[in-house]
Amino acid sequence: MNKPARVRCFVGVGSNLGDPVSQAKEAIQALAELPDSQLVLCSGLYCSRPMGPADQPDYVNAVAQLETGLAPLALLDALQAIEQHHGRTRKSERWGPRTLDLDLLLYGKQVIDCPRLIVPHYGMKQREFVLYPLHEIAPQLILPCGTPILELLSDVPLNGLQRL
Ligand code: ROI
Repeated sequence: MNKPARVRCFVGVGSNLGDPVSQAKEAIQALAELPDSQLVLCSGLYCSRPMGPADQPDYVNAVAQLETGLAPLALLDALQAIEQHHGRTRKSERWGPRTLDLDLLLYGKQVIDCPRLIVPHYGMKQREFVLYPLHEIAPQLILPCGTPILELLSDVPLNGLQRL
């Protein structure tokens, strides 16, 4: 029997509460342990200025590449379970601080628009803390809309982003 095809996915990792470096590392370890999936690559950790309210700590961000046999919503469930395990509570404040955020950025070349999940992630093309780590691990990447990642970088300044 042929193995079902695996899909190349990218997941954004972000944290700015507690010990963000440890939380990001633990989250990456948890991604490596997802069922029916393989962690292929992970960017370095980056320190970024908060997008949203400025009165919150800087973030630690990274992007991981997975090969997965999980369907998009099953992967979303698994990512949310990791967030919960790391003490994430969903607060009412929009764009407030968070212990751990795992965003499904890309799921192969698929465009997904359902109530629980929008892929490509709606903000990824404007966010330096997504684009630069993503470019580090996938410099040749072309988004489902046909735009090469390299082209997006030239429109998005570093805004103080630093690789740790
Ligand atoms: N800002 C930064 N720098 N990094 C993030 O991961 C991040 N995540 C968020 C918001 C609140 C939009 N701001 C962020 O969800």
